[in-house]
Amino acid sequence: MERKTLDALIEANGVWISRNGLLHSIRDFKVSTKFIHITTDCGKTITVRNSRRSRGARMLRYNKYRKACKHCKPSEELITRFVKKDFSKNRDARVISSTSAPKKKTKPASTVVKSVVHTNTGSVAIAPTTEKKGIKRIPYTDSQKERIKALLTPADDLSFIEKLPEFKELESILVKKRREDLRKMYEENREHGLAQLERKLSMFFVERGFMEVRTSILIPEEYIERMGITKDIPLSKQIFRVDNKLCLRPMLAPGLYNYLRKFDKILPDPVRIFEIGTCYRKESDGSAHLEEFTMLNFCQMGSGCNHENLIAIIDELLGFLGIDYDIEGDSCMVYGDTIDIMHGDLELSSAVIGPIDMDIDWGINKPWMGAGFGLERLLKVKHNYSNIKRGSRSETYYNGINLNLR
Ligand code: ATP
Ligand code: 9VF
Ligand code: MG
Repeated sequence: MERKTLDALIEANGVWISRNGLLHSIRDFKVSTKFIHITTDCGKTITVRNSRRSRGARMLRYNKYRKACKHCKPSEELITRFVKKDFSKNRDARVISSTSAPKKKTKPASTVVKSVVHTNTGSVAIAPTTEKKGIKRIPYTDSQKERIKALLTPADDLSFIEKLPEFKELESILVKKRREDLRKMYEENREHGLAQLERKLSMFFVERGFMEVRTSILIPEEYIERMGITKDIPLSKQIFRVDNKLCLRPMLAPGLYNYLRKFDKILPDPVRIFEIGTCYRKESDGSAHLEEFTMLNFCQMGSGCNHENLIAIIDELLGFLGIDYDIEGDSCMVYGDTIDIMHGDLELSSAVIGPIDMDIDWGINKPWMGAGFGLERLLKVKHNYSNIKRGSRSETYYNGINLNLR
């Protein structure tokens, strides 16, 4: 008999067992192409591959757990059903529902700049997963709420606290927790999340035959025009211009184009290169946009540049990072048609399959494919940060922790 898929096991059991053996009850779960997003009643969000053989599936097939989560408080009925594997009875009062994948963002065609800020997490909620419940019960002023929100991390959950303490008390509890978090980081790992992600991605691509390059951050303004970003194109207004007809790069493509041209006819077919580095764009503020962000752009030129191969790399990459995604068609003014890689409403990447007319201006005459990912967006999703700034270059946050800890 074929084993049940993980989503079927979750649906039938209504519970989840975390790595430390805690039995959680499930508030909600979503199933996408390959992944399941689980929200437990205690407010944890977990993303797992929808696999028959995963640890989670194994745990749900057996009937063992260490203890019940005291914040979820799973009902006796739920626990008995899990332990006895008796699915004939009706569900207990708490119906779990699998909701469909979040509505995808609809973007106007032919635009690279969006004035709308797309957020996928509760940036106004005290605890991202207990948004509505949490905010109503909070007796604080707006500035106090801001302070609490800044001090909270995604792992915190206030929903199980019956009555929230005085602002000063809660503030001091959270300050203490964050100081402890930082000391623990100093003791145990000491890596900056952004730098660590950069290293992981770099290894991932080098191991798969891509050569790493580093090009200049300060580039001739002429490159912007050669990328087709003329004055009438919105991205043109987002460029940080510097003296002497130079500017801060808003993308990695010009440098990569130049490398592809230089490597052509020297390196064997296909040529595969990538760069990870800082890019700059003037943005109207938002929880998904930074003015200084880190882009990964990998590309391949020559044979094998097709949709299937491009998606295969992206799928492997996001599987490696444990990030769920959807694919959406879009178009932009620089490249024409793009394949956008979305996590809910958040664009993680735009990918393109060439050739395109602009290639001639860069001395390229072969098929290519490539994709650009924002690292801070990957961190935002991975760590469930309410705001992209938490994982960015910053003196306000260190690995998602607010540093205003007087
Ligand atoms: P958006 O529509 O979200 O503004 P975009 O389509 O303008 O993004 P691209 O030019 O496709 O962005 O850049 C590739 C990737 O770089 C994006 O998918 C995103 O992950 C990241 N990125 C772009 N702009 C920013 C920014 N201002 N802050 C953080 N990441 C960004
Ligand atoms: C994909 C998005 C033109 C052969 C050197 C590589 C790509 C899209 C990247 C990025 C950008 N393009 N933010 O080009 O891989 O350039 O707008 Si190339
Ligand atoms: Mg894009």
